[in-house]
Amino acid sequence: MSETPNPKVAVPEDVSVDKATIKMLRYAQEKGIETIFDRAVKMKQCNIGTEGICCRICAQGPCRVPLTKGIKDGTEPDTRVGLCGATPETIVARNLIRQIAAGCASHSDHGRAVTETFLAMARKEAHDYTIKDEIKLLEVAEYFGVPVSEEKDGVDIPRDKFDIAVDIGEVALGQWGQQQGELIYLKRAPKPTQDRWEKHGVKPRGIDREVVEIMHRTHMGVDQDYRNLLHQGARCSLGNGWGGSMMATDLQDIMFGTPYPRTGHINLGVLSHDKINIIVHGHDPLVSEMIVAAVNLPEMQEYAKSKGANGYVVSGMCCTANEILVRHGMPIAGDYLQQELAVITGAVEAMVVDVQCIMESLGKVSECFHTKFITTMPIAKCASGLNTIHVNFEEHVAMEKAKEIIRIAADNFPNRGETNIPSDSNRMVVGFSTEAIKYHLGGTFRGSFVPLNDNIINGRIRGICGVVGCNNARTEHDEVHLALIKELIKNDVIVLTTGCSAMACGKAGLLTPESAAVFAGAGLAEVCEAVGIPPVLHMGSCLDNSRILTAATEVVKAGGLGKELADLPAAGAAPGWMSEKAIGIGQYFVTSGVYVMIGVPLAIGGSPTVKAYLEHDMEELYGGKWAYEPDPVKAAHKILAHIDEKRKALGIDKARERVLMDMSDRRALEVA
Ligand code: MSK
Repeated sequence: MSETPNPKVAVPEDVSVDKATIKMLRYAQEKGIETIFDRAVKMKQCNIGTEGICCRICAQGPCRVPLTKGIKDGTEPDTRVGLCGATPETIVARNLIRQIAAGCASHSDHGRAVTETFLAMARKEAHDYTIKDEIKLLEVAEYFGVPVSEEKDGVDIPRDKFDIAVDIGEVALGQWGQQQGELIYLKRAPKPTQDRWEKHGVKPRGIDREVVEIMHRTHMGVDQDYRNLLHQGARCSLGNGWGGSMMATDLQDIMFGTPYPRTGHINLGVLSHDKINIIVHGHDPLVSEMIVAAVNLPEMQEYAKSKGANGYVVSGMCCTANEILVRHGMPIAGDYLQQELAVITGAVEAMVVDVQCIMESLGKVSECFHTKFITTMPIAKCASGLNTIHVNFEEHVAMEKAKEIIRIAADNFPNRGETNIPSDSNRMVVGFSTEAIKYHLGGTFRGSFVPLNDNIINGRIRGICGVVGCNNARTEHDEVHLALIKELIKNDVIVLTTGCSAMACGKAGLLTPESAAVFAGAGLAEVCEAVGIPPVLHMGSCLDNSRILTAATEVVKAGGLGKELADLPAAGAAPGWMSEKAIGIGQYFVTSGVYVMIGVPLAIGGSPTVKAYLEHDMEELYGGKWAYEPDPVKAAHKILAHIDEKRKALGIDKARERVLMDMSDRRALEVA
């Protein structure tokens, strides 16, 4: 705690548990540079907005229909309506599904860009990209019904991989504009889960169509039934989770490689004193993959030397960081809340951004240093900042564009002034794709989820929880993730993580196999030790949450834990979410049958009816539901209670009574 708190700036030790963040925040304040942490202290949230009860969809408003204490406790009737008569239910539901539409559009539009580049690569119009994972290409071909062989002269011969890729790309791209029918990837879900979707009419037709329909239905004077509105929110979210996001993950894996376990490092200490620091930030790996490839070219290395630098460090920020980490082991400089702090080290020659989670303040903060703030996407430019440059990234000249960006960074190296790089960085093991988990558990020749299921059934592992999502400046940086996750693994719940949550774990040392002995309960630690995995598995970026869906489906398929996702002793959590993408993700998990715990409330408090629908009624329909608990330890215990309920329903609750293990138990552990 600082001795004389200044109400206009954040107290570093109060807003983060990460040492590098605390040091850099203090340094920023000494230099008089304002960050998001300070703005969160200065600017209070709007009560009306956080309740979701401000309607501004027509020019007769904005209409505000606050929930009074009297309405809440039932002492006065709820007569609230907007000018047009819109009820709080309609207003709240409309606002929420517009957020879902925005979140789904973001991930899915990223998926579209990946698919377009994939198709250009397959047609040999984007020569700098290629097919790196041919096994996955064949798997995906099967999902899409694309033949992988053809008959010639009565003999079945394999088709050319690029021809297969063209067919995959064309079918995949068609999923965005499809008007009727249902998305192909829905069939990857367990059949009973699909049956629920069929029964409730929420199978998405085309990805774009569901987003557009939300915008239409929430226009003034259209859909006025909150249940019908939320129904469309569910449908749209599935179009993202089992559509745009899942296809993007698959096609990225084919082009850039499917992640397998590797080591990496994280935190601001990965920045170099004597090398050119390039940070790639955002979500879309199309640019960063090329930069990673280009910096190793001899001509680029020579260029660095000519500027007096000892080479380059390409590190990542936000989920672009996760993408290059899980595929190349490139270091992560920091998470969403650390982006300004990275620039404030004074050691960053170029902050190269693509799409999503890029704070507009970066332009201004960069002006305080020599850092070039380089935007690369035509849909994501930044107007502010003298150091802001736009380099339009084009897939057919991708390598040339990457070199252009690297040269800008190198040219800027001699301009570097005073630096302050904190020494903090941590080692971690990352890259647990669904394929990697399968092979890690079952062995190279018999990849299988059966050993995981066996250990869940015998009680060594109590359940599974996907802990994902952002860091939110209104919650304590990293701490909400860490407190929740530590409580879960202590209670033998294996954690799957992505996004900024994964980064919090990396910084705190939870992503190493050795951490199991320190933080995990006896059963989980035993399994981790036998298999050589951390108790928290890093699965990738926030887009890659679709990997959690496919992993959960593999668990169902492996048998013994029910027939659909809703039967599993599993849950999801986003303790520090902040983006609309997170709402879209949460909604596709709930609609897929998962209990989703959040630590920051949805903007639904203004309608107890809508809140009840999301937190109770949805379970009847889809098997999953939303839950909110701001205290991370209490949230962990609610998740444990949910997992125990599912174990009981499966008849495996008694297995937990056997906790102490003797040698014969250890021998029986079917993981090797
Ligand atoms: S980057 S969406 S702050 S996870 Fe994917 Fe982190 Fe959330 Fe952005």
